[in-house]
Amino acid sequence: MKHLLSTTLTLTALASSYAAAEKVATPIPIGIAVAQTSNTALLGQEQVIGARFAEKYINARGGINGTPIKLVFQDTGGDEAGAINAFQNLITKDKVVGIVGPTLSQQAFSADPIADRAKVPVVGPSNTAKGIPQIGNFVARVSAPVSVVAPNAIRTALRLDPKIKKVAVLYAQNDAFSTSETGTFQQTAKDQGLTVSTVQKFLTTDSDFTTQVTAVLNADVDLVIVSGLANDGGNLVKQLRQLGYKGSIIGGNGLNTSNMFPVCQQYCDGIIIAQAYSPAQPSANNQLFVKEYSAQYKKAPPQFAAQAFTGVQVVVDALKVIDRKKKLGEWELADLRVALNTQILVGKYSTPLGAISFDKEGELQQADFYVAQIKMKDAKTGSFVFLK
Ligand code: VAL
Repeated sequence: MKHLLSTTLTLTALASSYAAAEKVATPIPIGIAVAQTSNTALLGQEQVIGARFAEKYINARGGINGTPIKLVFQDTGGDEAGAINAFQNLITKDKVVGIVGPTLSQQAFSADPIADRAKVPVVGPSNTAKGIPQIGNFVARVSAPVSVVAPNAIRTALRLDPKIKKVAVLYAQNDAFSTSETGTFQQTAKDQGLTVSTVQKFLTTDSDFTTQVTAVLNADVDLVIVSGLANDGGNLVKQLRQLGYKGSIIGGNGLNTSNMFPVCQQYCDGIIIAQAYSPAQPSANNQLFVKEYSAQYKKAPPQFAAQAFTGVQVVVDALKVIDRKKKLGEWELADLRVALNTQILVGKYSTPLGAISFDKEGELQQADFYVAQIKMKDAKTGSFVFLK
């Protein structure tokens, strides 16, 4: 028995020393865990484009001091299980140095703790719920939280229509971000002297919103604020208009994609959405990014693509600093992951979002925010028009 026990111990020690001796692969593998399938892919698609564009853009400029990067994609789907699975694959199978992902805050609250325990840095590209950086030491984000982004939409709506008095607020109660964002919207509405006449709940899986729309119409409001995701949010807006609602509409961060246009079609017209990114942001880095992105995709970069690009850039910029002190090829993977996390948090970055950095907890420090309004040309084509 004693003999058996010591054999087991020896094997365990061997296994862990083997893991500890593992070097970093070249090209340098960076994990991208976003939604490539499910309704959440309406948002995730733009993130895939932004990340892929970052890989090309960065490698064309010499990668990490001459060493190329290689993005490893693992599809998270739209739920927690998918995100956990993607994170586990990236950490143990693909042996990435860090992860950009997942798409939803709802997924981050389940998957990020796994990376945190494995000491693998996570940069959230779009998680905007309150409490994301606080998940753990290895979690940061390049997506500004609802508390700083969402209020801009209400202030702009009031500037466009100063007569707004009564508000209906709707939110997806099964989604962590939507629940967080509606809190900010409701508080801001009250702070601005508005009356919140009704609060309606729905699910991100709903497609029939008759009950909620009826309640909104009965409340006779002049502003409707929706916190949900792209498919449910798009259907909700469409049904609001079809059943006769004529007032202003604010959509939250989950509706911030032109991939919603096929859902709400011409009824998307007029939706006001706060933006954490603008193609007009004047920094030289952003203007070069916009020029090359627009040349490739024939349209300006949307927020989710710009944030995903920024997530990859942050990881790469931090790796460049580390590589200058000790070549990445000489690092053991586990040590590099820890060093990368430390460097991410102390670095300063010139990105498409402007100059950014992080606080000690990994919360984003960003200066500029914007508001845009959807303008539909017809049932299929439309654009986000940035408001002054
Ligand atoms: N920002 C949202 C979230 O944190 C979505 C729209 C990606 O879940």
